[in-house]
Amino acid sequence: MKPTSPIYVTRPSLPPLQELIPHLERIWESRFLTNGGHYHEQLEAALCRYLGVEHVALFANGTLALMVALQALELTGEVITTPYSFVATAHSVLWNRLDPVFVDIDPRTMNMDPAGIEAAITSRTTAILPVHCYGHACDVDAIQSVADTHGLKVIYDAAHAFGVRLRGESLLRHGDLSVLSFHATKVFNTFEGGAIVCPDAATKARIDLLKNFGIVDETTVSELGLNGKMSEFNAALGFLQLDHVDEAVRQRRVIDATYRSRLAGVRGITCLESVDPAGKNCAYFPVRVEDDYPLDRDGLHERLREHDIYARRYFYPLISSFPMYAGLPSADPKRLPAAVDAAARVLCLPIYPGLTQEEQALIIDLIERV
Ligand code: T4K
Repeated sequence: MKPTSPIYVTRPSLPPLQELIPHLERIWESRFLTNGGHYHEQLEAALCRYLGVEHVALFANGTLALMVALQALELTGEVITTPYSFVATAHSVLWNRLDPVFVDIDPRTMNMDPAGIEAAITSRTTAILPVHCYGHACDVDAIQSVADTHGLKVIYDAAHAFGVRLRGESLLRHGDLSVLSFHATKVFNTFEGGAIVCPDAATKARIDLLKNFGIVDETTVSELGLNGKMSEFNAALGFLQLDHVDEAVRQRRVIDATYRSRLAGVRGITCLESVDPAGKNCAYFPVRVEDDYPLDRDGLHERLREHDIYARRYFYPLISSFPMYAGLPSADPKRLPAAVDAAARVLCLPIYPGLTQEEQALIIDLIERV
């Protein structure tokens, strides 16, 4: 049986349109459309309160935020990162003319293995760029300990980790900087958008300078900045979305729990779980397709597609296999066995507010019936 309309891996959350209109009227009246207006300020302050952090710098998207985060820390040489992520993670390293060095992941968490990080450090290493993959927290204590021992910066790619808590505290407080994405496909979206969570006002001021061309005043440009600013429209949208994000996560949790209870009995399907389930945001629902399942991962992916269900193979292919990275010694698949295995086995099932019980039952039935 097919669903009445295609089921995608995610669908964006949207505030009621009528709630947006008064804010649009305000923007139209003020004619301040960008360059740090009313909504930009409001959203930065509201995000600090919601996330439980001190300083947030908004961006036009997560990729620009990553690029500026690396630039702001004045890194040189090599940055250790993961091959098991969205390509923007490693691209931000190359855009800064730094050398990415890939290390393998921990097969239990899909996050970078701290022991692998330590082994990859050379005299040229200046930073570590881990990803809280699927919003599941990295081993932040072990990573910080490696960084402290070797004098390295830590920039977390927290694109999936909006609102995630670890041991009751915001996950975004770890590392030197954390970078969020507010893309349409994320738990919290501003259509396109992103942010850097900064530890202090001085760092935020420098990041604000870099995201605005490096302009100090009408006649002074002090840095090679870029245009990473979020517009008033996106900021107003985000301001509204914040009122709905708790409900969105609540709905995601219900879907997550249903998958877990029903798939627990399916031989060959393993659900991945966060290290701290109480603080998770259920941004994704990744499963591993094991050898004792009747189909391999690509077979299951295809079977669901035949029924108009568009699960996604996040993250296949590995970043390290793309042409701009494949020649690096650290990109050799033999050095990345857990990442190669995960890229061949993991499938992200649909999860988003508005996915109906019937739709989810259809997905689970198909997985069971194979
Ligand atoms: N770091 C990490 C770890 C990331 O995952 C990402 C982005 C970044 C950095 C960079 O942040 P941004 O610069 O993007 O802010 C998507 C997203 O485009 C990307 O933001 C995201 N990660 C990545 C994991 O997924 P695609 O190529 O899978 O997107 P797409 O267009 O195929 O969308 C997936 C499904 O979502 C569609 O099948 C239908 C649905 N959809 C999508 C859009 C855009 C909608 O229903 N409505 C929509 O507007 O990359």
